[in-house]
Amino acid sequence: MRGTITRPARWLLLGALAAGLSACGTAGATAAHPAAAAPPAVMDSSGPMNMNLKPLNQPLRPMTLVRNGNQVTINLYTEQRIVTVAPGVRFAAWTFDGTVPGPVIHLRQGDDVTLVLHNLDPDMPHSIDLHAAQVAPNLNYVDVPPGQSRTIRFVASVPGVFMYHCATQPGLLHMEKGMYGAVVVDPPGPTAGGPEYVPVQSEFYDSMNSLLNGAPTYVVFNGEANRYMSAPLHAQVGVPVRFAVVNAGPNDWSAFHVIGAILDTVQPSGSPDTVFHDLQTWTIAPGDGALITVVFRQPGTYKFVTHAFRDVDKGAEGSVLVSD
Ligand SMILES: [Cu+2]
Repeated sequence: MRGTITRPARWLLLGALAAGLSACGTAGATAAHPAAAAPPAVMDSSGPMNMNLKPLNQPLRPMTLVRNGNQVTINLYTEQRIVTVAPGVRFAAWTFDGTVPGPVIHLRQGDDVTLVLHNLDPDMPHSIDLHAAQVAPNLNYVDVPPGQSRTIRFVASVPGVFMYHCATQPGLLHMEKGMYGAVVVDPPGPTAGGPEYVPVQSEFYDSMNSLLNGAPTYVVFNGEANRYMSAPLHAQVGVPVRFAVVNAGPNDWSAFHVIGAILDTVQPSGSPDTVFHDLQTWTIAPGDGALITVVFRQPGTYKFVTHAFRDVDKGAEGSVLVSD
């Protein structure tokens, strides 16, 4: 059945189905779902849209980043991969480099970046939109057909905490399927002491209907529900911890909060020119980021959450083990 539709025709089909998402989603939701039915072996939000796509599980293909002074060359790969989004729950993802989120891209202000996107996905075009870049989207954030590569050049002139994501249509689906990550652009000079963690908040859905109607099954930090509850982050009393937080969405706002702590500094989008002090919770819109510094006063176990607590119940919490 896969071979009966040519690839370009299938892209058109995907686009046409995207235009009629409500119809597809509704049809899917009204189909018989007996209460006792076993959950699918691999969760797949694309539902009817994926009828001609079998979930692939391509090998991990790590990013390469080579620096020569301020000349940075990055090779990034798009592919399909089965990932784990909660204990025992596998998800048919579309990825950068085989992971959700994709790799963190660390840059310095002023870096002259050449990024080559290699689309290893045999079924679909993909692309990349870098919030850290200032370039014409129609010339740069364009589809890369299966098996092809495309080069984007930009200068990382603005320091901050940025999102990158696939921009191929339907964008909602390409993002929710896992095609996003963080770009951290450091300003010149020494950074604050202590560890830097990069929690990327995002949602996973079990159907197109739930994706369109904002009913995620899981809301997570760095790709897996509650992953930092069993494997906590580490910090020391009195030593500032830097969280470069990105909210990849695609739909929910993040209300980033650390239980038992006050956010010492908050820089919206990571901007060094905008620094707030002593806040309790910081709102991060889908597609935005923040650089947040926390100083823990007492040893113990602390939780970081989105204070939209419905999403905590869906997996958006992690822990920090603070030692003396
Ligand atoms: Cu994509």
